Amino acid sequence: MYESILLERADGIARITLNRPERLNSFTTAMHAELRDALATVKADESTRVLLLTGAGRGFCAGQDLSDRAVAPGATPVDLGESIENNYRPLVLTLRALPLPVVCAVNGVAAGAGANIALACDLVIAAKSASFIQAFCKIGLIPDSGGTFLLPRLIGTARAMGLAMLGDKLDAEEAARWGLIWKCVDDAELKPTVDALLQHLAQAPTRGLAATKRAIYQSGGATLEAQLDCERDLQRELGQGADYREGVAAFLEKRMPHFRGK
Ligand code: T3D
Repeated sequence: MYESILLERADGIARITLNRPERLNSFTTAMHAELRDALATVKADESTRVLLLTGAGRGFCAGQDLSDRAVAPGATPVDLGESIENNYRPLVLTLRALPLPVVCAVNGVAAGAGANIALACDLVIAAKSASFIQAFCKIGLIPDSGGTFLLPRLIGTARAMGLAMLGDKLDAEEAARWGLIWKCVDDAELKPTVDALLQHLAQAPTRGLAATKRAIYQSGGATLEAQLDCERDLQRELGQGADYREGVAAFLEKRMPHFRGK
């Protein structure tokens, strides 16, 4: 159905694979359009309880496809603001707003917008051979796709500034040590680790996880009072839900809960 991505859905798990391996899965306008469509499909499917984003081949994503950009002398430059407004901005906001956990399996190099789109996901697991490169400074740009927001919040200003101004490759193990990502695993362990995580999340209390994600992401700009209000309101809502009833009943009856994501 799609040419530059793959979408698979089964057993509550949606998997999106960026699929232009010969160009390290870099983004074209067509790939953005397909990804938008796939994310809308995932969002509309109430049976989907977790989303995986990953890349085909040896890379995760090398950001914008630079061969798409007119830079020859005399050529009219592409309006990068328009590209961000129409493509990267909505992509990051959609990933953040999806009411289910989004796992990113970083299978190889993640550069430019590719790195920051990975970091915009809720749980980021990388293979040991993967790396993160804020490549923007090498072509005279700033970190986009949320880079200037996410990096200082995840790893502090000093490290964010170093990565953004030097564009050095940060290997996955160091990224995990810095707290940029959740976990780094041996290459051979990436698939089994991610599969187990997806199975677990597909049976988790999805509404509660969606509310957790909302509360944590909104905390960045909130006061303690506002955050306590947010927690109270979300807890009130979740306390009316079937999954809360099931979780407490299962605990009291000393059995495994069967969550339906409601
Ligand atoms: O423009 C806008 O809309 C504004 C928004 C911008 C967002 C951005 O993402 S800007 C940043 C764009 N990305 C980059 O600057 C990264 C460019 N790529 C690289 O620096 C390197 O490819 C990597 C460090 C990621 C990986 O290096 P390496 O040595 O492992 O692989 P390679 O040989 O460079 O790449 C393999 C092939 O993929 C190669 O093609 P070839 O020579 O085999 O035919 C290479 O040209 C191609 N490729 C890699 N990245 C891109 C790309 N082709 C087009 N665009 C790319 N971004």
